[in-house]
Amino acid sequence: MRSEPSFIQLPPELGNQFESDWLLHAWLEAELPEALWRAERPLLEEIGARAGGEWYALQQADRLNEPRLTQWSPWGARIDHIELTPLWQRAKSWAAEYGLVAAGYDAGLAEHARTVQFARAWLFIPSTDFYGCPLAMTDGAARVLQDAGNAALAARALPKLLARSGDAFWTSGQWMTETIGGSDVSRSETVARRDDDGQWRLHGRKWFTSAATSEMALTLARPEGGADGSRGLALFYVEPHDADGRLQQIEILRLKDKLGTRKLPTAELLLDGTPAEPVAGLERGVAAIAPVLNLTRTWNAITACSLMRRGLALAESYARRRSAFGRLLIELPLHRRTLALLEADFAAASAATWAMIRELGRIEHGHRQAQPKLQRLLTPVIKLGTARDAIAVTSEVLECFGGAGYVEDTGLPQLLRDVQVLSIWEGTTNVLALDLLRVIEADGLAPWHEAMQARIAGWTDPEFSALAETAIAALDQTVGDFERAAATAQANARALALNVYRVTALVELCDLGARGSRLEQSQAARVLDVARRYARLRFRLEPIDPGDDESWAGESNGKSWNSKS
Ligand code: MFK
Repeated sequence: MRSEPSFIQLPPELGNQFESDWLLHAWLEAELPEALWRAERPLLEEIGARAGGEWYALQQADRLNEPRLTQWSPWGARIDHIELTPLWQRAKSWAAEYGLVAAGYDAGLAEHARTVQFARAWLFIPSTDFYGCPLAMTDGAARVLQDAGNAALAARALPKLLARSGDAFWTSGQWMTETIGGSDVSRSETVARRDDDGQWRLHGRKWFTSAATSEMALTLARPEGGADGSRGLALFYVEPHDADGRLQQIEILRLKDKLGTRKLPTAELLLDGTPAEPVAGLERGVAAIAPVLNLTRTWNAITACSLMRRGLALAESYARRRSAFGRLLIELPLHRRTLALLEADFAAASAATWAMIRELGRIEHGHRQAQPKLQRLLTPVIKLGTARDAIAVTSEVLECFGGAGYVEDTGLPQLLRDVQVLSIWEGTTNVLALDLLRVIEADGLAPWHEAMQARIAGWTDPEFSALAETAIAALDQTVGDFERAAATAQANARALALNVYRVTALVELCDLGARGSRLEQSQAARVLDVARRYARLRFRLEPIDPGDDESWAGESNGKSWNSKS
């Protein structure tokens, strides 16, 4: 008997990932000036072709590779060398050459710089196994160094962070998390001491550091004798290696054994006198590193949406190649509906994310319509919402493949393991929901409420009147919920934040469709169709419980549930 089965399934295939991305096309067409859109297209075509072709093939070939830490030389020297996987070794040059950080700082692109940068990153991220993580950190570090007023550090590192060749390009790490303070960074224990010759040195243990192979890092430490809490922390600049490539009083204790993102050499580090430079004074380190938090949260959202898009592209291709019950899956009404609903979630999440990116570009270029308070409010909200959507959509994508979605060598399970991180790092759902409350306490909800009202007021086409009604009702309900939940805001914070996210997503998706004059007719019709689908079948608000949030006893009341006493 031959071992080959009588039937061999065609695998899903990816074509040019730019050409097939109707939503990205619609957004860029509506957003970019015509000349810029025309100029940018060939590069996006090129990245899209590599993402769906050469890089995707390399990614599949790299599937079983992981970074390797060698702590000791054969002769007993401590070396702590990390060997990256072949895909990651090459990704650095691609990222530099396509300006995946630099384009965001290209003054010639003015307020569109961020849209251009993230359009390229959108295509790059799903084929490079989270190489977007060091790019996110690098972007955050560039922002901090550009704004911190430390001319010496800016002159030293910025040209490298914004370099456009792999040899010149530096990535930055962000070393913030310690065992005692994961989300509560204010409890960090790393201490900074100053030598007699004036050199600052760091002593502490960083529990979870982003890519430990970076050429620089930003980290937090408490100058000796500094105040407690986050006010007493300072932001420091570190170059982990000396000119000979040796680690500078840093031991890499281990690479973390993570559920996913396993190409990413996340490491636990011991800092034992590591030379460092204060970036912006000797206190208020959390406030000083906040631009990194906000930018990496932005990258997180782009990553979430671009990975949803990758999952959907694979699921749709498969549905066109797989038959069951006498028809292709794509012809089966229930399977079509499943894909259509996933597409609606993806499109709404993406519209919210692209609107956030537009706003970022406007703020950074002092555009007259810039709304920094709106951006501060929406960044945590869009990060938390897109992360949760990505997990739900990707889980469903795997189901679209039946058993094949659960089998490792299809590459599909890795998608789900990877997206699971998006709701955890850069602030968990609950931590970000609390961040929203903090923002609202400072600035109120008005910047958001008014921005959403203004968008809806612009939908003058009667085609949008039912959508406008849905959006206004949801907006009013959400604003009212903040008042109703005032006494139990913390317990309701997640629901409130998710509702702000969903209303924003609905409004931004409709708003894209409402800019019909900038879109081709067929594109505008497609956006309108998916917006209606989202509004009708997916959009929902989380219930708010303004009641007593202490009623849940869990198992800690000392009584057995079966106890009669
Ligand atoms: C694909 C890309 C993904 C990237 C991969 C990353 C891999 C790396 C893995 C990691 O290490 S992830 C670790 C990330 N850690 C976090 O995201 C920490 C989560 N915790 C928070 O975000 C907390 O809210 C926070 C640590 C910021 C709370 O700090 P504090 O000091 O207890 O809060 P506080 O007192 O409110 O804030 C201190 C100052 O910072 C205040 O300014 P002032 O001093 O002027 O009053 C705040 O306004 C300011 N601040 C805090 N968050 C801010 C901010 N400012 C602007 N934007 C923000 N987001």
